[in-house]
Amino acid sequence: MADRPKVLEKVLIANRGEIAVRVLRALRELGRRSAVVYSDADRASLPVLLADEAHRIGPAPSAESYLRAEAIVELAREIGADAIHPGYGFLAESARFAALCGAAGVKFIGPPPAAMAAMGSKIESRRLMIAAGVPVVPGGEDPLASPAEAAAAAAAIGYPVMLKAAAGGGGKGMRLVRDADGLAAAYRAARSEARASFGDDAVYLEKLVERPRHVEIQILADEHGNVVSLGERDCSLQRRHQKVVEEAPSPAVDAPLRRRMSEAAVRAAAAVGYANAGTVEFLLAPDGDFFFLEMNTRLQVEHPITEMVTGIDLVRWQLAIAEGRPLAEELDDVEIRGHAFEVRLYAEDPYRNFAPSPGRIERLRLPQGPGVRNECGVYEGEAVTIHYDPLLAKLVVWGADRGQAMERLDRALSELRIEGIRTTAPLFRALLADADFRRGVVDNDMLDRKLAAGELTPTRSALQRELTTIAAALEHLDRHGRRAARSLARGRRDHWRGAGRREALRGT
Ligand code: MV4
Repeated sequence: MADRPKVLEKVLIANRGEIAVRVLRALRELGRRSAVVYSDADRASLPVLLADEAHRIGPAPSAESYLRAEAIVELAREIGADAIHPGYGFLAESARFAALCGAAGVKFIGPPPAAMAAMGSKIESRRLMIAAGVPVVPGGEDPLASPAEAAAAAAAIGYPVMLKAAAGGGGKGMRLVRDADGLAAAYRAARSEARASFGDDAVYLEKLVERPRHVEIQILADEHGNVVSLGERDCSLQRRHQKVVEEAPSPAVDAPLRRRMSEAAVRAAAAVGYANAGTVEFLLAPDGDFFFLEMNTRLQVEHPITEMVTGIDLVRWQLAIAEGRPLAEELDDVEIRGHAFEVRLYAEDPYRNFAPSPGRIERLRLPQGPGVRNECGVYEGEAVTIHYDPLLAKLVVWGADRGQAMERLDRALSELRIEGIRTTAPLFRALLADADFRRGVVDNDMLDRKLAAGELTPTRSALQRELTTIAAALEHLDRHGRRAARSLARGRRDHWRGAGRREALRGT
């Protein structure tokens, strides 16, 4: 642990897309030098254009580029980078990568490897949380060795139950079991999925929490044992374990609950000797009980909504913490001001089962105006490939309250134009027209349910706008055609003169 702050003059960003842009913006504001790695597919990407330096790390497949832990640490040493920021995804939650950085004398901008490892295993983290007095979902503390053992455990905690992968997270290897009849098959399926996803087929049981919300607490911890909570984000709106919309604060959390969840999150972080920015995920039951799910030991995709309602720059604090600086007093009892939403713009077609939509971004007009923040990783003219996560950009809005934030989100979406590829943008306008969403009544399978029922098709206003555009084009064509016909009939030259003017303009 540094007793004197060590200024990180040059930082290598081991990531791509919008998060690489986010991190290099913070570096530039602080007057630090930014370097990025890029794959062949990202030669002409936005982070490469914006960074002070860009270094090729390999061909397009991430296993041969963004996941090359040793090569990235070696590059950091070669170019004299003091630190590596991993962003999210790729190597961000690899304790091995963090340890490699440490061994090479390059500061890893994230938690100590031991904290990452402790939170990486669900069974181990559950045990640690129970010891630290953090509520966890009732269930087992050990891997289940056979279907018979699983059946006995399920009978003890009571159906319905959830089988989960011990090494897991993010819903992989997870199976809901309603009764004893379905248990053996679900047990085998969960084990083989866990083996395929994590190379570890240990599974354990939890009681099912019905109609839960996903509420997560953002924490900051320094290297001197201080931990603060920056309040919660509600990420209940998901599709197949992919978050789609996030908001802060949660419509389901009041000040006393926020305090209790914050205290639990701070205990969770302290229990593993956490440092840097982190997120503690909870399931919030309809009756107000909450349970620890897992801790994300990285900066998260949805971090900007916390920044919007707290006024705190999380990436700036990640750097300060990595430099050994203590948390400032201004971080104690941070006030939550107003309301923020984030919607994720994926290169996917929401009306074709979220099929990937690669291609050239022919036109890109990002919304502006009061309370609007774009976190965009691409530019107009860029080609979107299928090699990586399809997240192109995040649209973040702030309003004085939830109602104004929704109005601004709708207004901002009305300004947004992305042409050439399909994106999830139309889905959000449909959601904003949904009564349940507007009231903040959201639970874990609402999105899948409504999508399956065809309730979130493009809204009338979105269709109206498209119709207006088509009508204007037809009218233009019609008028042009009629005038041409008239001018020919009267022997006048208007039409041709018009054409000549257009020709002249084209020459400029
Ligand atoms: C659960 C659950 C219900 N009961 N565990 C685990 C991974 C995370 N991405 C969601 N997980 C869940 N774990 C128990 N014991 C329901 C979910 C869940 C969920 C929870 C809140 C909001 C959205 C969700 C979507 C899918 C699954």
